[in-house]
Amino acid sequence: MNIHAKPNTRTGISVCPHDCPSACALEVELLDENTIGRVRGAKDNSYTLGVVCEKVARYSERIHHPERLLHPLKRVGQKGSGAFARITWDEAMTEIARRFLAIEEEHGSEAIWPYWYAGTMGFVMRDGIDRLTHAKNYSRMYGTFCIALSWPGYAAGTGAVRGVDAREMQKSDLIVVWGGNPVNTQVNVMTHVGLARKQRGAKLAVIDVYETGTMKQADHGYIVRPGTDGALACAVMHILFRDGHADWDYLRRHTDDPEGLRDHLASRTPEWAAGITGLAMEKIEELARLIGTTKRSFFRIGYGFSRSRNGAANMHAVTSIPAVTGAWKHEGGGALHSNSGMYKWNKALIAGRDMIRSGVRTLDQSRIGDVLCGNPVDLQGGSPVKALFIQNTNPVSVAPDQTKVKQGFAREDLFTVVHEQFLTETARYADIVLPATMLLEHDDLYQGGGHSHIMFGRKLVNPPGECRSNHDVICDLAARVGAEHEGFTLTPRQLIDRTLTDSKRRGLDELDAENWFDVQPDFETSHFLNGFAHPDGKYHFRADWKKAASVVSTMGTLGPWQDMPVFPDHWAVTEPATPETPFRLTTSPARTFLNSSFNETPGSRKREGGPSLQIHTDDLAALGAADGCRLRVGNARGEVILQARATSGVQRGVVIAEGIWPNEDHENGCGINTLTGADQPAPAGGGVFHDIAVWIRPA
Ligand SMILES: Nc1nc2c(c(=O)[nH]1)N[C@H]1C(S)=C(S)[C@@H](COP(=O)(O)OP(=O)(O)OC[C@H]3O[C@@H](n4cnc5c(=O)[nH]c(N)nc54)[C@H](O)[C@@H]3O)O[C@H]1N2
Ligand SMILES: Nc1nc2c(c(=O)[nH]1)N[C@H]1C(S)=C(S)[C@@H](COP(=O)(O)OP(=O)(O)OC[C@H]3O[C@@H](n4cnc5c(=O)[nH]c(N)nc54)[C@H](O)[C@@H]3O)O[C@H]1N2
Ligand code: SF4
Ligand SMILES: [Mo]
Repeated sequence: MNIHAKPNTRTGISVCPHDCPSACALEVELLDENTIGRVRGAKDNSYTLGVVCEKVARYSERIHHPERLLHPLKRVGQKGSGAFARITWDEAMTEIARRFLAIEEEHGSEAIWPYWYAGTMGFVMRDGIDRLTHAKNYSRMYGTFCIALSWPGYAAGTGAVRGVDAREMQKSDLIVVWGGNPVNTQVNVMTHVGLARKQRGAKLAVIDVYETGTMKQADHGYIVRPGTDGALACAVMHILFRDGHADWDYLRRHTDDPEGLRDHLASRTPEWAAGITGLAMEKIEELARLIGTTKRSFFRIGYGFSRSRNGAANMHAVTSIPAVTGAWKHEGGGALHSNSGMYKWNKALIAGRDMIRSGVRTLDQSRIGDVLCGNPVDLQGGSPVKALFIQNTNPVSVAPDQTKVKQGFAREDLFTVVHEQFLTETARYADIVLPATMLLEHDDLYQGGGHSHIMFGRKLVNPPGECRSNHDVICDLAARVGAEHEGFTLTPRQLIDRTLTDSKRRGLDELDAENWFDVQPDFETSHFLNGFAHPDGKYHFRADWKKAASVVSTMGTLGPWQDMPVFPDHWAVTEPATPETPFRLTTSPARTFLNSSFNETPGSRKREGGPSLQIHTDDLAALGAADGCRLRVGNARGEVILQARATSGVQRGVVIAEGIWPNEDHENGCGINTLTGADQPAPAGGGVFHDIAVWIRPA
């Protein structure tokens, strides 16, 4: 196993914990019991294949960062100012418990809101906070940042959030990367695409709103206007039916209403879609021909294009294409968005799901600004939120409607605890800050969203300073506030072992010995050939949006779901470009940041350059501005300052701000999410991070 190691170094095996579909198996150089060297991908994991992204290869910059939090802190200055004094763990935990118990007594348990997301994807360290929530009947959180639009869209068609074995990309003749940018966001997709190209001359087609790194490597690139993928997908299917590329035998056996779909699409012509997407008709014909004439076409469907008010409908439209061609029948054909629905975990123990009681309110994560500012609709007639307990997320940077989020966090009557690795903009608003461990400093259990492995993430080094794991902090707090559950009494290894066996998997001893279990179902199941996951076994061109919402939502249907199109369509509900806000903005992921993680590491900051705006050369000239100049970008929600980067790789009227820079890296302290709206899209809510209308002026 010590294949790459330098003399005198050991190599440990673990897992990348970040919120990334690749969940890479890692080989970590261990210089001593506290220090890591280079991080590499494990060669013998058949998905990772020895490759990791550049930001994790340099993980030593993050784990050994001079600004890591090492001790508990108590606020001594204004909220948000960053003025803190060091305190002991016991002082910190005593104060937190005292305040939580007092708030519970005065305002009820729902006045306390544990708030979290996927800073680590490890089950023990991510999901344990829910155990505390349920044990105490604190307000629950519905996590809408990421998957709330895409999963219902995909499952509306297939009935489940799973798909074809990612490694089958190697057997494909056409890989269609739709609305994702794996060169930036999950580099391993490119490894498998590369093998298909080398071994069988496979073609790569990419659909995005600008010329991404992935598109630069593609054989065919399609640059659409944001939020118009439903129109493109409909025109593609129109052509497939028109030109005899629809597989009628497959359609009759495996889909609900193929004739209805064909008739519905009769008016969704390439000309119609060209007007909406901004693509030339010939390009639409070309894409349809590629898909129609390549049996083994693999749709690798990203999250990006779902982050619009019509994103769920667009996802359903795109997912419907392989059901028209019958690509699902072939090895190397079909679709994969996420495999998260295939693992079927029993999380009663880790997440305390056995303690869920009805009648306790659930609050929408993306509405945190309105929740904290006391919007009665969001509070559902209940008490204001008086305390926040935050792990694994940085909402003052990543949540929509940032101005309101900051206003909420600044409330003097709000008691905020943030458990973090760095003094993030969210931690700066805390009353108490607690230092957290990182991957390689604790044990955890992982699943691959973009592949099919259950994995053991091993502790390999000692934590620095006084850092404690999420699990240790949750269990300590539980004891102090009188929360009882078996999960609080177990070690991470015990929780992992029990969760595996409760979920009918082999236990931790075997996982520890093997590093990972590959649990991809057989070919027929993965390709839905023995039935799609709806009760009738069919792919649904006719979406039941209420049912689709239930795949993710713990708040029922949200947004104008009854207005959603039943058949795949263009649903024109995105934030409109108007004379006041003529540009459409997307906030696409930067290669060496991961959401707001890594925007503190020197290598990533240097590579990304600074907060910038990619804008069409002609638009820039029309504004009377030049490449490299400062631009003010704004809408009714606020203003952000970005540096112009002229490009021809985007349509006119569309602009791209890559990466979530720290708020303080923007001249006026306002981060990119100052511009993002927090209205709830149908059918289940979600962050509409790529659906923003703005004005632009030279600064
Ligand atoms: N380096 C890096 N890696 C990451 C992340 C990161 O921030 N940086 N984030 C991680 C997380 S949390 C997630 S969920 C995944 C997400 O990974 P992806 O599935 O790749 O999704 P997004 O990051 O939202 O956006 C991907 C692409 O969608 C494009 N896009 C936006 N709007 C539209 C549209 O309307 N139509 C089309 N066709 N394309 C559109 C964007 O320009 C972007 O290039 O990546 C993870 N990996
Ligand atoms: N403009 C714009 N905004 C976006 C997006 C976008 O594309 N554009 N993407 C959205 C998406 S898809 C997502 S998923 C969200 C994600 O946004 P976040 O959930 O905030 O994810 P990160 O920014 O990676 O921040 C996670 C934080 O968790 C901390 N952390 C990591 N591991 C641990 C641990 O073990 N313990 C503790 N206590 N803390 C830990 C990290 O230090 C980091 O500060 O952002 C959303 N916001
Ligand atoms: S961030 Fe994604 S691509 Fe990079 S090492 Fe982690 S799982 Fe792999
Ligand atoms: Mo995400």
